[in-house]
Amino acid sequence: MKERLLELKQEALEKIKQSTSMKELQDVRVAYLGKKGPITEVLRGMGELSAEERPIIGQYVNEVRNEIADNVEKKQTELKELAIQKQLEEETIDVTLPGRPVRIGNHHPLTAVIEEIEDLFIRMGYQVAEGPEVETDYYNFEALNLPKNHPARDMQDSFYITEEILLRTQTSPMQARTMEKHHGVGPVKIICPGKVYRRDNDDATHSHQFTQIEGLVVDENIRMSDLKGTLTLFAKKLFGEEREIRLRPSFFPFTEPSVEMDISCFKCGGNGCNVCKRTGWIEILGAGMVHPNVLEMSGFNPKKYTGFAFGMGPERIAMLKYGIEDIRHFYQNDVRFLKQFQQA
Ligand code: 2NM
Repeated sequence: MKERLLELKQEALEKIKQSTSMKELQDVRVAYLGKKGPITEVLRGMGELSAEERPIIGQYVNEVRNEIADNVEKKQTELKELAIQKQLEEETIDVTLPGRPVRIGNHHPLTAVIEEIEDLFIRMGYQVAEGPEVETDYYNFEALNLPKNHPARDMQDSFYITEEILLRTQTSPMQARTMEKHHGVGPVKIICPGKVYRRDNDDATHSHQFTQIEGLVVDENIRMSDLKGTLTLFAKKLFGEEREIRLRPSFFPFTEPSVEMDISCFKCGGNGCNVCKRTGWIEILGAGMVHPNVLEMSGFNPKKYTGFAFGMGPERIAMLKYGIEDIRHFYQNDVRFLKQFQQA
């Protein structure tokens, strides 16, 4: 009986040793130590043993069982450690591996130009004033010296929502609103950037929605020379220190006198090229001294206060600056177009 037990033990220990998984090990344990296992069977046959032999064999059976159980436990620990080891090896990360490049976005070229212009005027002490794109006829036209029946108020040119409400055709209604809020007390020094709307057929140079930046200064003793000095500085900062400006007479209902401003061509320096259409000059904005009617309607005494105002199109400025040939590029958001303005 003892030999049989020794044989079983040897067999069990060998199978434990050769187990490569928890499942296999469990199977071995059940096979040898379980109720239906050979050791239990040996125990059952102990009734036939003599009184002297019984306790000796009994103790030996226990020793064999304990030894098998101990071995199973040891092997179990071993297998667990092996599994952890394997997992650690599989999960190692290579910290020397370069990271995936982060794709950095950039401002839309129009946004970049608008912010550049805003920053220039903020540095000169201007406030940025933004307001509604859906306007009343009063602020969009009447307050800007465009009385009823004025040709610029034609239904054909504006997006009217009702007889009295329309999409603003310029950002100057916001300037009228700001002046009104000052209750006749200067100074007013603002720029108004934003979207405006006109009933145009879209093509390479026209869009039914575009942007505008208008500036306004109202105070005592504001003169044409203030306008000239301000806009000269602006032109040099935006298009280069070598820029010269020239003013040509023009007409706007809300300013008198009115001018259009050209800058010397930043590409050819004034000799004539494709950008300036051989003239050496590029038109970049309209301006003028605020019409006394406009001041008066917005609550300023035109005998005490004067002002200058100007307006420009960021699309046109961006097109000149970056050589963009079609205004529609700004609104289509084709990433191949937008990506060209990385950095800034
Ligand atoms: C321009 C040209 C000239 C202008 C006038 C005003 C206001 F509110 F003071 F009347 N705002 N903007 C103005 C003057 C705009 O755009 C080409």
